[in-house]
Amino acid sequence: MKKLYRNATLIDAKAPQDLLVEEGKFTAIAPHIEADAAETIDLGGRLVVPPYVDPHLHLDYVYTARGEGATNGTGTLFEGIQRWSETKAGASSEEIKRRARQAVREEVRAGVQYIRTHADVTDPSLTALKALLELREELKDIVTIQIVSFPQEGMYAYPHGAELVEEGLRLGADCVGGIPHYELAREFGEKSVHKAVELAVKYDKLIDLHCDETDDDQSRFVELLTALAYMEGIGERTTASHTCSLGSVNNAYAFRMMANFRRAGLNFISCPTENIYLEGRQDSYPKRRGLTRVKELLAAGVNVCFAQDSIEDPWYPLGNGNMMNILDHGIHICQMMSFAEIDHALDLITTNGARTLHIEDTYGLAPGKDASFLVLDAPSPFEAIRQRAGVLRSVRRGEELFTRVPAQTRSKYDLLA
Ligand code: 17E
Ligand code: FE2
Repeated sequence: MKKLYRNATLIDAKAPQDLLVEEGKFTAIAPHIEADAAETIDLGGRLVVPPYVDPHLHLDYVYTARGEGATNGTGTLFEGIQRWSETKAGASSEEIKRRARQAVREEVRAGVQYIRTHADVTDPSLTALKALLELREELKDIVTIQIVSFPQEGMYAYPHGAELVEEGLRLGADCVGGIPHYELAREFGEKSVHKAVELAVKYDKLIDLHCDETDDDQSRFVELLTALAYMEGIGERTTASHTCSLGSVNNAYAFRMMANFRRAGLNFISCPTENIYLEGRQDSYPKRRGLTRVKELLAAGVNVCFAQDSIEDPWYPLGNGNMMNILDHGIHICQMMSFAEIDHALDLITTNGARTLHIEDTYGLAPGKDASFLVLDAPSPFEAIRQRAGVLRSVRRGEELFTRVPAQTRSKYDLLA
């Protein structure tokens, strides 16, 4: 079945383009394509981008914020972990899947087609991990899910935490997780980083650590993670999530580190809405923003992407999977609003996320890649960002996941209609 999508605006293309889709793949992208017997859809000059990637989400935590005892009064990361620890026991696989499905629905309807989720494995029964492994298979036609074997309560601060992480990998998780800044002493944090790299090499998995999610400028586990990943030659398969403390360290240290991140090819994920909310809580004024150095990392040639992180969990009361909302917050908080930065801001929720997830062999708008893309309700990248444009169409491997009619306004005033 051939399909021809006509008249698409692509970022950086001078003229409108046509996209030819056959057998779920792009077979041609050019200004004017003649194709016989192809179903033709006119996109009216609207912006076409690759699908949104949410590279960091906790699907096992979604919609738990209002549970008995789950409310986080201080709004800090550490109270979030404590509240979760006290209330997480007992959720059934069915309940976890029901909540996670609802969150996937929100994300996919907002244009996401790729999610990397953490699954808390500090639970001897590994119920959440097993539930998410089942969901990864159940939902694979509408979303690609990667799962991180993530020890929320520590590899060493929690009994047999490191063994549980390893068991998660054996059961089929895609990535090794960790949380060095939460271990009980710096030495144990370092030990957990060594362990994560060792497990990634042993099982041939990706790495994604919650790393330095704190305003403490002495929390510097990303330094060791980068060095070990570089020495193993797996920097591009390695991700540091959060790295909030980089927003608090001195410049001499930060610039030395950024050169090392670049050399190793490390990926960074920033969660703008969560970390502007969770960090800076022990500051009076001036009050820190709590985000990593997104603008400066990008300038140093380091890959950075944005993520949702939470949907109504003990860490963050809101969240709805709408990556355009995340992006809007991120470019404001990180002051990335030159016109050139705005024109390429969508990279932070598309291609940069795809690079982090290591899915670039099939991802992107180019012949030979999966015919997966979004049509946004905007004529240009600038207007998409300025208007926080919605998604009018989401296509996955040549199949329409959904189409949407833009809202219509009626008014007796011509100017308002
Ligand atoms: N767990 C964690 O350690 N940090 C977070 N931001 C969330 C969960 C949401
Ligand atoms: Fe997280």
